Amino acid sequence: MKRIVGKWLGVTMLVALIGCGGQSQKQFTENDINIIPKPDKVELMAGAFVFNEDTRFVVPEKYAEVTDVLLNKFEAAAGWQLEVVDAAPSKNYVKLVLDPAMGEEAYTLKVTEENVLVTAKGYSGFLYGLESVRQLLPVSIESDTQVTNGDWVIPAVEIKDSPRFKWRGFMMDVSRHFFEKEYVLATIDQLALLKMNTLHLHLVDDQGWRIEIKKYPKLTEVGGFRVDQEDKHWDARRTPELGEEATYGGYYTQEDIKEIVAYATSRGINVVPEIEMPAHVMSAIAAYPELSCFQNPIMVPSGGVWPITEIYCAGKESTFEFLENVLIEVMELFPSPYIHVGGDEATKTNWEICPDCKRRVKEEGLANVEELQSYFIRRMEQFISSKGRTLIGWDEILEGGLAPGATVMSWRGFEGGLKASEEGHDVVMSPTSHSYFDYYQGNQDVEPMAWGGFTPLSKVYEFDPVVEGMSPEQEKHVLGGQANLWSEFVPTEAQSQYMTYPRLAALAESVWSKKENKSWADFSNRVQAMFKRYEVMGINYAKSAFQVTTDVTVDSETGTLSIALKNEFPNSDIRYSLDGSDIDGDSQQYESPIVLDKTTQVKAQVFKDGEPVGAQLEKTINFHKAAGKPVTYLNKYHDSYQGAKDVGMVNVVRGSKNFHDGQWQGWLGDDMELIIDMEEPTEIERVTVGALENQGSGIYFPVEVEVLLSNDAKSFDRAGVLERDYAANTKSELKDFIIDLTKQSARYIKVKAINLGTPPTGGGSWLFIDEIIVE
Ligand code: TNX
Repeated sequence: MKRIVGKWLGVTMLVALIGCGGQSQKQFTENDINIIPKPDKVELMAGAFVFNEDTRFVVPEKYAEVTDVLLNKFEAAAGWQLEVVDAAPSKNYVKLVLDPAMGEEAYTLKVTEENVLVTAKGYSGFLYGLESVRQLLPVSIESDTQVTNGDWVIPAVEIKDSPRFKWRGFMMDVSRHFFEKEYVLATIDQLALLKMNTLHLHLVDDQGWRIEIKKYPKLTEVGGFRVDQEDKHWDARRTPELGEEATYGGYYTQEDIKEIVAYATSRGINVVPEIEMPAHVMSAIAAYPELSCFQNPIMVPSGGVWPITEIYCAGKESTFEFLENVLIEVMELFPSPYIHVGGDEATKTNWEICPDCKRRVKEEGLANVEELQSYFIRRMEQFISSKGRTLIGWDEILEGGLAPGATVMSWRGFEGGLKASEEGHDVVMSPTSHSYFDYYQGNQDVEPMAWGGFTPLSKVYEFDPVVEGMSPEQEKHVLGGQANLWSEFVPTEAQSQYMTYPRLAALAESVWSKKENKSWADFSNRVQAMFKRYEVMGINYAKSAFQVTTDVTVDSETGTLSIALKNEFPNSDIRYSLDGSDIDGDSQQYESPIVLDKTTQVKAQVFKDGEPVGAQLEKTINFHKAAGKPVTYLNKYHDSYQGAKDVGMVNVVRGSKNFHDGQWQGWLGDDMELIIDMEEPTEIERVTVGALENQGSGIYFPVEVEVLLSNDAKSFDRAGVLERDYAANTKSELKDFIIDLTKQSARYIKVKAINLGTPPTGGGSWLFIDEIIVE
């Protein structure tokens, strides 16, 4: 029973509730509606619906399973076993109403004090309507133990909702690290909560084959295990000796797979299996060396392999027989309309020299080995489509010509998707720039080890699978978007959760909600409500979005710096100190940019409900003689890495290990050469040049740094030089190149840093420099 006692500003509804078990008062406002992803339309009405032990679920028989999630929640958190019935009582019920005219996954939800009506065309719509009910309930509904005095009330609302895209995906790499079946099932629950509908399982890679194939038992017996070198950095693991004991690994039996697929289906999720080919398959070759060109025995690698040259032989017929047999078993297990065949990152040096591959190239009239890859994928496409399924692969399958019926998953940016959609193919966008969950989401100095990229929460939120410049025709080919969690640096479930949440919530909104309904400020509030839900569920979500970062501007007139403190969420309560003292709730509250004119230690921290959240910022802003002085570039930095632009090199803020932190200036294959104008003759005795190395990302320390001085900006004299030889380095590292000079006076300082040029491991060579410090 409820009684309206007031209306405030037309938004706040004051609702006095006299619940069954006593008196409870609940005041709902729009701030209480925190559903993620944001529904199309939400209208808050007067009143509320109170769940109690007598609440009934009225469900068409065929859809009985769809209520499982919510009924289980009530059983655990409220201790009630709510009944499912055929016919509605007079009031106090949740009813699922069929409406065949509605869109495939759409639903409407109407909550009054009498009942809750979910209307949909079928299973998925009902499921999503009920997931919205779940998100309207207090977060304690997620508790797996009984909550005393639970207040199981939801606001009266009318919701109309439907997805923007039909492919709303998440990829788990279970090869690089293996995850138990139970964790996969738990992830499926999280996907369903966010109305995601596709789980892509990356079941095969060099470092482990994870699905039982009855016809080829060695795939899992041998290919499922590797020599345990988990104590070493992924890229520092040695090649195992033949015959060494392989103890790290695991795989899913066919029974496991059936269970995963059935569970996913009950949560509205299609499981797309990925069986990689022709590369990323050393695990298969370790089991069956005859699948490779030269049939050399190999072990399953324990860590990173680059480039990947041990790949399937494209010349021998037996390779295709093997793959077809594998896919037959896979297709029996997975009802998915899409079968993923990988196709990425094949280095085809063996194909160039293998007699079988050479013969194939000749016989098929192919121009090169790229076309041989295309031939490979085309054959698989024919096979897969002959079974009524659609082949999907990474965007490399475009190279050498795309197979006719193939769908492309665009990962190297949006380009592959643009090109494929232009050619009339369907595409799923999963660009590294927005949807790689193995990349850092916060300050690299305080985050757990990850790949060098940077996809913070707000960047994921910006993700739009439809890119500017697409024609309406191309847009129709965009099935949707997907996040990928590669697991080289994700060894545990806790770490997997950390990388996945809350970024998955941001991604879900990007692929479900209409563009015009998205707002970062609004999402910021709702996702913080989701954090509380995650806490009750025991999920190790990342709090990186709370980390304080600095934006620095230099005033060259006054020689002062202005430091703005912010974190990803707007309007946070940021506290700071400038004297090295520790931060607590009584520390100075940040309001507007802070002006500094001397070396200062800045500490800052976000507070939420009076408690510190996220990592604390600790940064020393070292003033030096060149701070804010004009810089002329004789060789301009690269467009992709402009740092803080022309003044950035002397803005006093140092680049961190995160090379996307907006401080680093980069030169690709090129040297840095610039002149700092001190504006008047200045005593100089030391010049320090900060550099970053991250060889995995192609960034190398300079091999030489040189300082030259002048008073007329024309003739420069060499004042000091430092040389450094290349050395292999698996870590991300910062280094100061310090050049001590004989103290002298000069107005102009020319600084050169020489790029390594050609790294021994191949690829391009980036030079990353930030801050030139003059003392
Ligand atoms: C590239 S994305 C890969 C994966 C790695 C990932 C790391 C793709 C199709 N291939 O094999 O795990 O980068 O971010």
